[in-house]
Amino acid sequence: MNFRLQSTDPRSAARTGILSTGHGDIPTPVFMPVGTRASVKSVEPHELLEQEAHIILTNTYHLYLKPGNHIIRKAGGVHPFMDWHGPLLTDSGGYQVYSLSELRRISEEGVTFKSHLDGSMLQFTPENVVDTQRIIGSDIMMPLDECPSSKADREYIRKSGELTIRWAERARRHFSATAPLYHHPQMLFGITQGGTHSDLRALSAKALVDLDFDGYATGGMAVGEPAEEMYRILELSHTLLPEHKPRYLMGVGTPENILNAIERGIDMFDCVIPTREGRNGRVYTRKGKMNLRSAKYAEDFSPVDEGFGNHVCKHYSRAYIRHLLNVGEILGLKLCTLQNISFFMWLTRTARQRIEEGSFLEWKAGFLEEFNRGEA
Ligand code: PRF
Repeated sequence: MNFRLQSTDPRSAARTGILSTGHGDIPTPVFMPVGTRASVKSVEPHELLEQEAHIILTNTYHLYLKPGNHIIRKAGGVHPFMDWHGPLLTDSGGYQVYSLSELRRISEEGVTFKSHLDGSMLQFTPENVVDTQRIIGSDIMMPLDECPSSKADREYIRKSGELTIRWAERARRHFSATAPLYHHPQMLFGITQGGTHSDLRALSAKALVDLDFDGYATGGMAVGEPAEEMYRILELSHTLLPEHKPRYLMGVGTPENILNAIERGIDMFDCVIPTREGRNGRVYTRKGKMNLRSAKYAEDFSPVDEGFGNHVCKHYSRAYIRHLLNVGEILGLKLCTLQNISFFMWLTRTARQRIEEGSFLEWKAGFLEEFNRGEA
């Protein structure tokens, strides 16, 4: 058993657990900082540990294009290559093909696409995507899927969802027929699709549960649908997915989305928000978001979040970080990124503590009230 449930909230579907990997145990709920190209932009692995990050995510699509499988294999996988020795999850690349490459053609076999880097034509199949993730050596790999746009019609989503199921079967079979290349075990999760259609989601979840994956991701969400639709799908998924397997909501999200999803039984999250917004000078605090580029912080020598206790708040003032951003010093972007990563770590860590203490719903309501009032 890779996943041990620890406590469940009697008043919601929220739960805590421990997900064990060959690179250590992950307490859940957990947020995974995104390090697309084997780098969480501007942050070193030891700094990730200092922000209490437990697991990071990288992308098969980007790493396959550059530096390529040959170099990653020679490095002995991504862990030694980037000197991150904690757990690593890789997204399959399906989603990135749809969002990044210009030309793509989906067939039964897989997806053919034009590299956004050099224009060469490439193909991803359920099998070669598992092979690439064997070379990367991620602790948790994801199968090739198709994430349709929220504007796609029901018929498209139905056909696409069925194709994703057939790809999941092929990925599962290939995963069983191959072995890790390095000295640690690897897991394979399934990804449910089906848009906001309950019957298609149910079909997808049931087919994937039959294939017995190590965990289950909800894909195809946060693609433009109203948040209430996403919550409805999470409530449905909760009733269909096995209780004793981890559940991952891909690409989500804001603090509010994350807490509402935890309430509905989600254990794992990833999102570019903390890193991307940090590079725009937007920082997260318990009292709301703030844009540190604003002139109103020019003479504000208080910490970003008084009493937060992380490195950035202990050492630097709003005025100093604002100055760095204002003159284009790269340290400014880095400090904003570190603040945001430690905030998202605090968010899921506190949710976990509150679930264990039985006060999750009260804490969530109070936190969101203060956070949304904010825009400090
Ligand atoms: N599939 C994959 N990765 C993803 C998604 C998906 O549907 C999403 C959806 N928001 C984010 N990342 N493979």
